[in-house]
Amino acid sequence: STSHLPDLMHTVEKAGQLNKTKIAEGGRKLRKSWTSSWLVLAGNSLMFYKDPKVAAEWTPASSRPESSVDLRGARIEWAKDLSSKRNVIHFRTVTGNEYLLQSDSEVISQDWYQAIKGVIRRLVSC
Ligand code: I3S
Repeated sequence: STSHLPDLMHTVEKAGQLNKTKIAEGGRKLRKSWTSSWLVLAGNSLMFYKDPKVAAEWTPASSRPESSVDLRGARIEWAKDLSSKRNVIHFRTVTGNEYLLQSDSEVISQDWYQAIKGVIRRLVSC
C-alpha cells in the first residue's frame, strides 16, 4: 500500500546520502559492512533507502525503505575508537540495534547529528 506516502511527504525533515554500517543487532555484535545509503528522517523514524542514482530526483514515492528505525529512546554520540574513518556518528536504538553513520564532510555529519539528536530530544518530551 502507498497510503503512508502523503503523510511521509509532509514529514520528511531531512534526506541525504551517508555511509552506513550496522554494528549490532539486538545487542549482538555484527561484522561491519560499510555501504552508501540514502537516509530519510521523518516523524519518529530514521529510514534507510537504497542510494538513488540521481539524488535530486528522489522522492518518498520513488522507492520503499530497505529498513527503518524508531528514534524513541535512541541514543546518539560521536563514535570514538569504533572506526578509523572521520566524522563517524554512533547511533543506538532502544532495541540494541547499533549503526555507524559517516561522511567525509564534517558539515554533513554535523547536520545529521544535530537533526537526529533534535528528533530524539523532541520524542523524550512527548
Ligand atoms: O572495525 P574493523 O574490523 O577495523 O572494521 C573494518 C572492517 O569492517 C573492514 O572490512 P574487512 O573486515 O572485510 O576487512 C572494512 O573494510 C573497514 O572499512 C572497517 O574499518 P573502518 O575503520 O573503515 O570502520
